[in-house]
Amino acid sequence: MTLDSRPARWLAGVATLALAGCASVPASDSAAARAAAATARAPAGVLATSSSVRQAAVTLAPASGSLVSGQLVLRPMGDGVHLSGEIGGLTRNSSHAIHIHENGDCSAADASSAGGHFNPTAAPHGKVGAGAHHAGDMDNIVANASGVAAVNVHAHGVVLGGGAGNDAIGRAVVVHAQRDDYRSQPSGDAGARVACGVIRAQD
Ligand SMILES: [Cu+2]
Ligand SMILES: [Zn+2]
Repeated sequence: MTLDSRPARWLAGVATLALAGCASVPASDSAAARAAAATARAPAGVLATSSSVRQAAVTLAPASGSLVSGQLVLRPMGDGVHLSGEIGGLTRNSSHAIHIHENGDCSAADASSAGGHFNPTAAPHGKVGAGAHHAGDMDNIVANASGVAAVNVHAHGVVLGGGAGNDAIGRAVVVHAQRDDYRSQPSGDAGARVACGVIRAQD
């Protein structure tokens, strides 16, 4: 091994570790590779202010015995990320909490594997745009008379890609049986987790 090859080999090792910590992101994904490279440069705990991935997506699958499912697209917007799409199978004419949760793991039947609300700044639970809140906190969605909600919500202070502490790629979106009261700790008293999906980079 030459002296010149050492830094490159070291960086590759760091990138592999970063990907291992983010098991849901395919290693072949170019966005994931960029995220790993950025992780190798960024000191731990540093939060990013801009996204390196232009679009991500979530496929929400039922949890806790529900029939809730949907498709969402995530795009960087303003001070965070905007989520849009449609979710069906919800309680009719009812508000439901939707959050970004810490772990991109929806494997548990009740989606408890997704962990708590995504909270890289150690803030209390709250309402986006109104004082302190988790990075994963978003406004409630409202189901119509057919149990379908058109989703148009914003997560403040998160980015897509780059591997910083506030990167939402590889985390989970969770929909709840009840509304978020934006106050109760640690998660808004929103009830069971009725759908869960992992945020995956698309571009
Ligand atoms: Cu939640
Ligand atoms: Zn929260």
